[in-house]
Amino acid sequence: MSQPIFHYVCVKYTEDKIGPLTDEIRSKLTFGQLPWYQDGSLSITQSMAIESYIARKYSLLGANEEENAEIFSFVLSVADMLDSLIKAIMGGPEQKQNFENVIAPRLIKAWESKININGHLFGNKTTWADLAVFNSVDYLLWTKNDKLFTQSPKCLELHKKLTESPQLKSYLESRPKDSKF
Ligand SMILES: N[C@@H](CCC(=O)N[C@@H](CS)C(=O)NCC(=O)O)C(=O)O
Repeated sequence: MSQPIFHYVCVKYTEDKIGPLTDEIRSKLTFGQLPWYQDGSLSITQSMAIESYIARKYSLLGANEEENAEIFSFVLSVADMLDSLIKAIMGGPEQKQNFENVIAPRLIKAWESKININGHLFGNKTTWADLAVFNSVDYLLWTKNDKLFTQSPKCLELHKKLTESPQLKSYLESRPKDSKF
């Protein structure tokens, strides 16, 4: 799910798709889980830590530390969305109902009201928050949850603008259609 942030800042990377996690691989991972990112002497896991490293290194943060804290809160709201969506997919009707009627509308409403006149969540530049929300909208559309956005034109516009951006366009067009991971 973190791939768009790498493409947006034009980081060249190679992606190894690892099959079932063997004990040997697991023992090399700090918390026994993927994704695992290496850049020079850096070797880390945890997707949010990886994205945070890229966001800092490639200036995807805000104008000051207060804004950075707020950007992080929006990034974490995207993690909450994914968590709720996975529970909806894997769980029973109660979790699906909670996702569709409570969690997703609440988070999308917060994103929609934060998107400003420039089409960004913060200021007049693309930040980590924009890319995180983009990712989530993209995944929700791919999982056929379009109806969640009937009253959120700004979220859809942000998604469209980034989809068509020179940084993401060719990557998005060429990625596998059957899986976003
Ligand atoms: N909080 C972690 C969660 C990582 C996670 O759930 N990784 C999955 C793959 S996407 C995994 O390694 N699952 C195998 C396992 O937990 O044994 C992150 O965001 O990186």
